[in-house]
Amino acid sequence: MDLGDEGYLLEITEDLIVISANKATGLFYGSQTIRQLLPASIESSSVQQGPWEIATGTIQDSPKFQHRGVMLDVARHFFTVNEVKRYIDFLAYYKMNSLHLGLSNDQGWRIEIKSWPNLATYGGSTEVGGGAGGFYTQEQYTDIVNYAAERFINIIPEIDVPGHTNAALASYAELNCDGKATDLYTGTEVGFSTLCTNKEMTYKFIDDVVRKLAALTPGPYLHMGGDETHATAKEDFLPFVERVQAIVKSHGKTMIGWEEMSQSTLIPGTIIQFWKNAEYAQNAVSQGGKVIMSPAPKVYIDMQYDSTSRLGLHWAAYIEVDDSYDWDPETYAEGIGKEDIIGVEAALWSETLETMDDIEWMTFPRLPGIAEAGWSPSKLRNWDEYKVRLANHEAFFKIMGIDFYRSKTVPWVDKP
Ligand code: NGO
Repeated sequence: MDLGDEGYLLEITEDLIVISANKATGLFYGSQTIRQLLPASIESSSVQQGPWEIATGTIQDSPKFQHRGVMLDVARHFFTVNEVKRYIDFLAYYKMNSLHLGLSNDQGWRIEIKSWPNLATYGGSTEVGGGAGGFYTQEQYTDIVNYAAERFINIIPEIDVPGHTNAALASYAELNCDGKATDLYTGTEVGFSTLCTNKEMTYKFIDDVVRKLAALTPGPYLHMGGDETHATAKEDFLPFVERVQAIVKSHGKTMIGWEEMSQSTLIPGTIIQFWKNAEYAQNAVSQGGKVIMSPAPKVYIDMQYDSTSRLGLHWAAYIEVDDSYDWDPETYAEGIGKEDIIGVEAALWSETLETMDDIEWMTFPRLPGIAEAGWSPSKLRNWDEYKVRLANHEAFFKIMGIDFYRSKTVPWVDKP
């Protein structure tokens, strides 16, 4: 039986439950399925009345894609270690295996780098709307990494360069072409900032940051952004991407970049994250690169559900729960087939999100459907059947205290 590295076999009979797997990851996923099969009240933090009944049967299960994740933007608004851990718990329950943390952007720098201390202490001192911001010390970041690893989740840190860098440019004058530090920024515009790609200091800065992040991150990937570089001339951007790839490689990691990076020459192994423009993703594929699928009209879970949503943006689409479920990564973009795709990643940008409740309301109930897009074979996915299963997760959302959106497209069991 081919269970691969992440699959499991779950055999439930009247007197025994057996999980078999090749690796510990599979045993972990088998135990998540047991959690989902038992009544949601097992998740309660107080003593509950049994009996704990579970259906008998056999489940053989393994994921379609090796990469199943969410990008959480902790730069536009900062989220604490405990909030990130709670998010990791949600990902684990739905058998996702990566959390991509957006650690830097125009509005904030969120990770301590001891050789460039102002990045965090000054560059991290605010956020969208002018709040206090914050950053993770290296110890706190390690705490997040370890907490995730215990749940078989890999942290992918992102430092976005050369654009989306105002927080760094405000912290260090020497990163600017004119040698003058910018002001901190608390708005929500994009595409206005750039590192000075012609200065050697810029590459020393990137090398220092990458070396430290590589040392703190056990997983194979570092994400280096590369999106919306409207303030960087194209002739500067292309060689910049080549140098950044070489820096990441020299520290033993594989680089991931947003789709725009595929305009440059990719080194073998570099992974491109598709979000908007299929041509860029096709560029990556034609260079032999692999793609993470994050099409904004489907999995940008910072998008409003509909025009009445109290949170979220809508530049890509209104994304109702059925829209975010009902798509197939393998056929979504012409020229990008199953063999080109390493997985699916939702993106939760935080321009409009300030609290954990906000994060939960955007994430639920879309997350389980996106997890399925990454896990289940296309032919087994069907909204009419799925929406009934999703409705049954309401009990879990409630017992976990998750603030979720009661979409009209889902036949909820409990009426409010
Ligand atoms: C874009 C942009 C982000 C925004 C997001 C909002 C990418 C890759 N860059 O996606 O900076 O926050 O949209 O939806």
